[in-house]
Amino acid sequence: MALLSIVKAPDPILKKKCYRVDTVDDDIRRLMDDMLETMYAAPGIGLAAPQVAVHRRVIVIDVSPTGERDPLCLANPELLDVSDESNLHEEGCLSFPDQYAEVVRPERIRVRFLDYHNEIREIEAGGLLATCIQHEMDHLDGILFVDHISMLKRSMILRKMTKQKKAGAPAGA
Ligand code: GNR
Ligand code: NI
Repeated sequence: MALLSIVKAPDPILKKKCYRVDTVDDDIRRLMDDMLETMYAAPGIGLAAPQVAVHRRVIVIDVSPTGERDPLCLANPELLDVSDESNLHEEGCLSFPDQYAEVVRPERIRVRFLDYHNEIREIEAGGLLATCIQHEMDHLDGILFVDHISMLKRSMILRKMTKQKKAGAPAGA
């Protein structure tokens, strides 16, 4: 397994759309393993492939309590259903260190995806898991959590990120 470096905003890498995976083969499984290791090290509760500069529709998630491990790997995730009920959750993003904002999203979702073993699976999720899956799926289409907040808050966060870059934060820091 390998630790990958995480792309920080603003970077055009994060705005590109990702390509579907044909099969979850050994190469994709290696990517999933490396993404999980990178996510746990960060630490974070989710990671999308474009955050490690890979433009494939692959995400990894683990919302279990710290110290426990219950990883979920998803390729080609598709939203089958969303609840009418929505949920406000404070979100962060490993590509936006130290920046947080409240985002409204559907409270419950149903998702279909290919798992680590290339099996088609469907799950229903609510709460933090639903928030995280939606945040990660957005990344696959170049959408970031700041795209869901007011223009004022977005410009404040982007200004801070540009300052961090100018201050010469090394890549992967
Ligand atoms: O680690 C993360 N925490 C988080 C908290 C609330 C909502 C979404 C997230 S995802 C984020 C990791 C990340 O940037 N994934 O893309
Ligand atoms: Ni993110």
